Amino acid sequence: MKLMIAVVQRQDAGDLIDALTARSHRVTRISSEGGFLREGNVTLLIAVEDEQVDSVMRLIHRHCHMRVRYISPLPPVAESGEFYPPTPVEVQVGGATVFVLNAEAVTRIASQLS
Ligand code: 2BA
Ligand code: 2BA
Repeated sequence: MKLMIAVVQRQDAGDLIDALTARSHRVTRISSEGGFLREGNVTLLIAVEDEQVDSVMRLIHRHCHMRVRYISPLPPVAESGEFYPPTPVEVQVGGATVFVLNAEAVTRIASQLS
């Protein structure tokens, strides 16, 4: 089995989860934050059989879109005293970052409350 860890943008997460569950994949959604932009994103855990990795990857491709963000870097310290407004820098985010790990075991503990 494989554990797929997909970091996706929040705007894409709902549709992707709908598509995954519609095809009987199981998924866990975790709210996360990117270290660079410090903005919320979503991390999905998807444990699947090896042969399902490609079809999950296709769904991620279909539902996760690249978006452009502009960030303003801190203004440089002006030696001459003149002020140069910082030029916004383009950052391309996503579609998605996907890690595929070998999963030694996926166990569902099913003892009942007594
Ligand atoms: P949920 O996705 O909210 O699923 C709750 C319960 O609904 C599941 O219990 C299962 O009985 C049923 N279920 C979920 N997805 C289904 C599907 N596609 N088709 C039919 N029934 C479905 P559990 O299997 O005990 O799972 C409890 C929670 O553990 C899940 O919450 C999910 O967050 C996580 N999980 C389970 N299997 C997973 C996997 N293969 N990958 C990632 N997360 C998993
Ligand atoms: P963030 O860390 O907020 O990064 C957002 C976007 O900023 C990245 O998009 C990338 O275009 C840019 N970026 C990130 N770190 C950078 C750096 N050190 N220098 C220059 N530009 C940088 P994506 O690559 O599509 O990543 C989207 C999100 O996926 C990331 O959000 C992060 O949460 C996660 N991610 C991406 N690669 C990762 C990795 N190797 N390990 C863990 N998480 C990762």
